[in-house]
Amino acid sequence: MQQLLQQIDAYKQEMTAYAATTAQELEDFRIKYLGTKGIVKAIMGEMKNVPAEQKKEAGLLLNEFKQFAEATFETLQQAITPATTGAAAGIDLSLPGDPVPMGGRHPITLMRNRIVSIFQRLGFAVAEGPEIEDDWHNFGALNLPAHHPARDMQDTFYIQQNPDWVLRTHTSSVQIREMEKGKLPIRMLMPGRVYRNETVSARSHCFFHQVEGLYIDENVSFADLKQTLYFFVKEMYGKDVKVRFRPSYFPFTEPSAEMDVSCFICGGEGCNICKKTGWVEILGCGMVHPNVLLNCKIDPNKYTGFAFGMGIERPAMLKYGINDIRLFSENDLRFLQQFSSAI
Ligand code: 2NL
Repeated sequence: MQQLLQQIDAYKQEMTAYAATTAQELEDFRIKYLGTKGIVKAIMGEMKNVPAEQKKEAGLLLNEFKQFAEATFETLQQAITPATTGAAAGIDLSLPGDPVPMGGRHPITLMRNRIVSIFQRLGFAVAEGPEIEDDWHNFGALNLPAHHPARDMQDTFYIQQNPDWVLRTHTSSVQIREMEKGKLPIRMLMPGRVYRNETVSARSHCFFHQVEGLYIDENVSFADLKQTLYFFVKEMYGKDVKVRFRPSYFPFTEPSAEMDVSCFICGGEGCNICKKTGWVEILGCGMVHPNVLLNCKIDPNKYTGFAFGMGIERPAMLKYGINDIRLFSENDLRFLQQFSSAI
């Protein structure tokens, strides 16, 4: 027993003096003291030689020795394992984080949201629909007769497998779908992408975006149309812009008009944007043609309505000073990043 005590003390001193600076030296320590053929195991084996009356005392002693060896191993391990987090690893936790690169909205989305939010304040809801349409929803229901030039292959993309299908040429098709549901009154806005078979250039593209609006109820008049669009223009272009309506023609409205605003670039003096006229055309509009209401099973003697449509690209180009419509669809980050903080 006395001998065992001396042995234990000697090993403890040896362990305390042990210096491990590499992983290998640490492993050597583990094998020597804590391994299956190590010293701790060997000393534990001495238990069987201890006289019965001293077994309890020796048991405590040997356990304490084992814990000492394990604790020494852990201390050595911590000393050589490099700290990977926090101040010990040389990281200043008080520094602000790395900036996360933020995406931004596309300029077309920004302009669409501006337009939509003005009409939403007047109670217009937003509806969307398919970009591949059948002939009825894109043309027939809109009072476009069978031989109307707008149906020409030159202007419309037809789907090869089925000539009854087209890429929609306006979002009016969504309005037809809303009217067909038969729930009145309707006060809705239809923003979306539309397609025309046109040569792509800096000024025009074979696809672009528009917002159309539709308001159908009893006793809706042209005065309601004018007041609604006046409100829109003042909110969009400011209180000082002047507005004028010119008679026009669309097959789906009667009467029809185009609306100009006084040029917000030159203030009406005359510039390149307004082609020296002092006016910029921003939308087409009119009272929904009775044939269109009938096509959607709405009684034109009970209900009337107005509709309007405007492009998004041109106002976005004017607002942001963009001189080529193709930039909108090229996904060039040098272009898109310029709008990341715009609203
Ligand atoms: C333009 C002109 C317009 C409409 C769109 C419409 C829709 C239905 C019935 C009647 Cl369902 N009209 N939409 C009416 C007048 C003009 O758009 O220049 N758009 C870019």
